[in-house]
Amino acid sequence: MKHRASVAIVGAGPAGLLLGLILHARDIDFVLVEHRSREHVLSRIRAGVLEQASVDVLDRYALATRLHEEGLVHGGIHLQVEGRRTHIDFAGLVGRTVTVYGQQRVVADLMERHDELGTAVYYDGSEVTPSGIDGSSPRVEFRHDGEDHAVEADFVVGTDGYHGVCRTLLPSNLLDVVERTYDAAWLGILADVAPSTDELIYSLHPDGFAMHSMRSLTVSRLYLQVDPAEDIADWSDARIWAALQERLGAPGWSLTEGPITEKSITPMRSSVASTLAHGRLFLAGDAGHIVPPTGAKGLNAAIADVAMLGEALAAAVRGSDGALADYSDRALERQWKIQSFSQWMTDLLHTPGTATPEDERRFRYRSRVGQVAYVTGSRFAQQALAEQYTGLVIA
Ligand code: RFL
Ligand code: PHB
Repeated sequence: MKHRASVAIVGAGPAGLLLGLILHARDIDFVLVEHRSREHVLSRIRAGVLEQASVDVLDRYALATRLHEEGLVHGGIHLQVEGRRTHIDFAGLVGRTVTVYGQQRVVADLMERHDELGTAVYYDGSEVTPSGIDGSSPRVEFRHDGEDHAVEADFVVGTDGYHGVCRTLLPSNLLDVVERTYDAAWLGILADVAPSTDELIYSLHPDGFAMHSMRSLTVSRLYLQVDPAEDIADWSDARIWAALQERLGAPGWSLTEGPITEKSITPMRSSVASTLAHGRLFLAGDAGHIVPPTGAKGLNAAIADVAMLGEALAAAVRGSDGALADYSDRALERQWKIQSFSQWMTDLLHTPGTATPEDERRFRYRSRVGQVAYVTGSRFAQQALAEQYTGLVIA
């Protein structure tokens, strides 16, 4: 089957799904192909925190009805060091909030809107092959339901995540990927129990970082720093709760345990591609950059990218390509601020890995305790944290 569309989008995570809806709102036609099943995409448990700017983008395209009904608006976070807990009041410090609303819910809302509109979204596509990005008529070929498909487009957008194919199409002499891997990973659980906290708790403890997040008023999401080589099979539910109790513990507060419904270990990495554009190809979201989860930025950065790219593509299809020419530089300038914040939050709150010599380990740990004490004691430092956590303006 042959398709003709202004834009071919590869990857139906939050970035690809939202981009399609932004283009639709601007009367730009697109075909979106995803290589996994719809159920698989819906079942991935990932981000939980939306910046104010991300909520604004979803509002702009009338995609936030359920988010406003079910999302939990948080005016701050609790920052804890060795059992001493301080509330960082974002609303009071910078007049902004964040919304706790799972990425799965965002994805479900976007999919539902695509269904209502009857857009061209193909799940379970195989052999997804973009080509011709250097010429004027790029294409994306794939197989679906035993049939060959070819999309001839003006532009191809790679929203196919960190392991996608689109980034690999950039010539190696033009693409420089700058990366950092961390000597820590996150063990994350979902538990069927009401959160023991009103707002998220980020805690630095001698045994490692721990965090208490949530998905709703009845479902808790919690994380523990572990060594990247750890095997999830070695973490029984009892061991996980004991570690969480120890690392999150604070005087006069208790953590309520409940049935764990999901657990997994995710390594942490920072990575940025030197360009998000080449010829007729554009990258957005995790396809172009990833951050460690500590600053809650990955999903938000993906939303910011496609908010900029969607408008730029719509203008380009109408013959005005200035914004599209600037897209990569604008998105990367914003991205490096996000990278810097995510790295700072990660280094601040994690203990050095076991490969670090013992003396250095102790010194680095104590200086992190000092840094958290500085942040919790300084209105200026708190404002900088609040401004970045609640999100930089998308401009
Ligand atoms: P995704 O979500 O990876 O979607 C990419 C899609 O492309 C598909 N794909 C292909 N399709 C066709 N052909 C191919 N060859 C393809 N290759 C891949 C994939 O199947 C997939 O459906 O990227 P996107 O859309 O850019 O979205 C990015 C976010 O998912 C990610 O940044 C966040 O989840 C990161 N993240 C967090 N971000 C936040 O903003 N706040 C948070 O609180 C937060 N917490 C997290 C996180 C990520 C985590 N993990 C598991 C990495 C917590 C965790 C634990
Ligand atoms: C989450 O709820 O999954 C979550 C929240 C905050 C983070 C990372 C993950 O920094």
